Amino acid sequence: MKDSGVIETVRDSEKQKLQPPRKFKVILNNDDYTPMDFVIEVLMTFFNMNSDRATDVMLKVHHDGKAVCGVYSADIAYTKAEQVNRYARENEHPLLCSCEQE
Ligand code: TYC
Repeated sequence: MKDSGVIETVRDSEKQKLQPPRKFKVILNNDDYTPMDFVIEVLMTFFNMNSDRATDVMLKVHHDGKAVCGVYSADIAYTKAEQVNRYARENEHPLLCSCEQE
């Protein structure tokens, strides 16, 4: 005989509890207008990179179209992307920061 729906629901919730927390990549996207120095400043300020690392990541975005700045839990990833986009808009740059589940 098949299990009842109630038991399945309990098993499903147990299974969910055992999953590791989902991780999200924070991604910086290229555009034609944001100054390179501004992108480097963003990477140093919001992602704690030194200037050499920030320059490498900025150039990767510039050449490849996008690059990962860091991997975080959902709340931290979306907060960082929001903070970067707000800072870019305050400075009148079109820089776009987004998140993708890993
Ligand atoms: N492509 C920009 C330029 O030539 C530089 C840039 C790099 C913009 C990375 C956005 O996420 C970015 N000024």
